Amino acid sequence: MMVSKSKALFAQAKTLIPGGVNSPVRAFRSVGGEPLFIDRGAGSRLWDVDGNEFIDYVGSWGPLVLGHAHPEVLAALAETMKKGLSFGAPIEMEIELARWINRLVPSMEMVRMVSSGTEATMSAIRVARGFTGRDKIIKFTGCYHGHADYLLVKAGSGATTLGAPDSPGVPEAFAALTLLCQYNNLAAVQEMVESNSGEVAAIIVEPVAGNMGVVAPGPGFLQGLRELCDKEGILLIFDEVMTGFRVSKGGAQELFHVEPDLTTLGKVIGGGMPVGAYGGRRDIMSQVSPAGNIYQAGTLSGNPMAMAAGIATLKVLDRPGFYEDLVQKTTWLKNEMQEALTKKGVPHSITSVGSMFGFYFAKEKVDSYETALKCDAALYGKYFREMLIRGIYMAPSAYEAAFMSAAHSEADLEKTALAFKESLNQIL
Ligand code: HOZ
Repeated sequence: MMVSKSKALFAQAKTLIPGGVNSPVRAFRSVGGEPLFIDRGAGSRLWDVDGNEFIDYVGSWGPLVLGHAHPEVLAALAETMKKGLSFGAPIEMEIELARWINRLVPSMEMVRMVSSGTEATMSAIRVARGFTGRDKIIKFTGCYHGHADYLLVKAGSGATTLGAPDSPGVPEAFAALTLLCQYNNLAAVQEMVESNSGEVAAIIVEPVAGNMGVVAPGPGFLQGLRELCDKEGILLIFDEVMTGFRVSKGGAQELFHVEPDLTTLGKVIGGGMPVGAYGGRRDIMSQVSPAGNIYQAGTLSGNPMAMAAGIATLKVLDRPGFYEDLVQKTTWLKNEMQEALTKKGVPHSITSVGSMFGFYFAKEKVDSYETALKCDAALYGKYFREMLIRGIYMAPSAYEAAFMSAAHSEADLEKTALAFKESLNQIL
């Protein structure tokens, strides 16, 4: 595969941008090689600046549930941009998008738009602290909720990929307010709550973890958190930045029938534009400024382009059969991968939930960060590179998810399954 243009651009980028990238995982550090510079995308495909073509399962790390450059999203953006790009004043589309969110995720009775997932989670936590008058929060090891100080503790995604789940620059005093529990270990959460009785404002969780690879919640885990929160006056926050409109139309809360007090969204909700949102119970969200005193603001919040792309995306995914098709394709590919791994006798742990999927080269079933860390990440790197030269673009990290889009065709899936088998043959 010829990558001379990407190589040259990366060399330039490294002189101006830390590590040559504006977000760490995309640097390919943990899988070897150098990042590809992307020229364009259409449907399920990506093309790099050297003209190499790929079937893309990163999908901009989740937002592109419709695939790249979906015509209806582009048309909405083209129409909107004619009227101006930002006003810092209310626009009608903010109400429209809030209405869509409320209809598809009914627990979000009130919604505040922000510009990224990180903003959404840090704002939701401030609201939880302001509402309860408590300071501590519980998060799960390996869950990633953006890069706010107190959330960057044993965090997944790039932090784990690059071997730094706790970042320098996070004051110990901030991190001390974040209590850590193991994902899928309800007993540990119970104990933690008991030993910090009356002090915990919120439990924040990725209802399907997607930043330590893909880890599904075990039976009763989310329900157990809900009950515990109700008993102790703790707010339950579902970070659905990744799972929202991804694992089902109403997110993980619809799929697992558990209603959180607050939800954070990002990714799909902006159809590829930078956006986030948080929302939930009316009595809680009514405390947000200027309705209440809990302050949070943003110049680009409710940005017209982001609202337009979000609304256009939700309109398409609301059509009959959309999720059935997406889930069927994801399950098919996951089964093909599982069969190939089993046939080859490779120890593995594989999961798909809705349109998210992932697998580990692991000897035991992965159900937490602690078990995820035991996987063979170096072997994943080899696998990643073999897939890439066969035209398949998977996440450049063993601790991220793969995403199916509506644009992936049967031929794409068959090509991917074949590349998967060939890649296993090469690396094992
Ligand atoms: N942290 C995101 C993945 N879970 C974004 C990675 C990137 O854009 O490089």
